[in-house]
Amino acid sequence: MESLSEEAKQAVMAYDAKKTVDVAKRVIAEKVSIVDVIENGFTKGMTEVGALYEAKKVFLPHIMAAAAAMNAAMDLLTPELEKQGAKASEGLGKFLICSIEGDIHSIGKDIVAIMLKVAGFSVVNLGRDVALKEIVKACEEQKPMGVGTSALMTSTMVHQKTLEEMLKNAGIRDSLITNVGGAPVTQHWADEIGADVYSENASDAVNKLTAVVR
Ligand code: HCB
Repeated sequence: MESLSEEAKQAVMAYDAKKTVDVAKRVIAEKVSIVDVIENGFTKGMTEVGALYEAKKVFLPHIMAAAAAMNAAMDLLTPELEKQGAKASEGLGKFLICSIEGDIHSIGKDIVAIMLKVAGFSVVNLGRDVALKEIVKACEEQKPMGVGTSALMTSTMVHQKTLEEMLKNAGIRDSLITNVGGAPVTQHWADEIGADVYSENASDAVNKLTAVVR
């Protein structure tokens, strides 16, 4: 029998929102690890569709349909994760997260946001395509322990570097942790721009940011 993670992956690759919702319902009913199915199922399906797009085997409407199918499942799974998160005290501090200026990709950033909340951070999700000056302003006003930015495109990851400079110019760079993520982002890039923490995925973000505060 196929695992629910495998079914989740196949459902996204089939652009089948009815199927992704069905898998999500079974994940909840059967009390299977939601995190596991998101990371090893739905996300893997999105990555495969991305690879097919890159190979010009599928086109933008396919990506949009795959994203819609994944989001339909996330709409069911997010409240369930939030219920688990409600047990956490939010005592690990406030964390701001957004997709950086120019970037509308939000699926991964939203997964990281919810996982950090479940882990005990008080997460403020600023949204997507958030202007750099708005991020700096939010950091000045809300004084978070950290700020995470998601960049899915080579054209937008450069804004993560500019953000480092803007936080320095605002005099608040040393008062918070900067966290960078997104498919083209690497540890090498984080080191190059002086970001504090690189996260490959949501679990990595939880592990590394929790380690920073503990
Ligand atoms: Co989009 N797109 N897209 N896209 N898209 C990518 C990113 C390409 C790589 C596809 C390709 O060409 N191979 C490509 C970028 C090329 C490049 O610059 N290198 C691309 C392009 C070009 C575009 C458009 C410009 C296409 C167009 O209009 N011609 C356009 C972007 C417009 C804009 O942003 N201004 C566009 C649009 C779309 C949508 C709307 C159809 C859809 C997004 C829907 C949405 O997010 N609401 C979409 C999607 C879905 C993708 C792919 C297929 C999947 C992205 C995804 O959701 N992955 C992607 C291909 C790929 O990435 N391989 C493709 C699944 C999530 C779970 O993974 O990497 O986002 P993730 O997040 C992980 C991880 O990175 C980390 O943890 C997450 C969870 O594990 N992480 C963080 C992420 N953010 C973090 C922040 C932190 O603080 C910490 C960790």
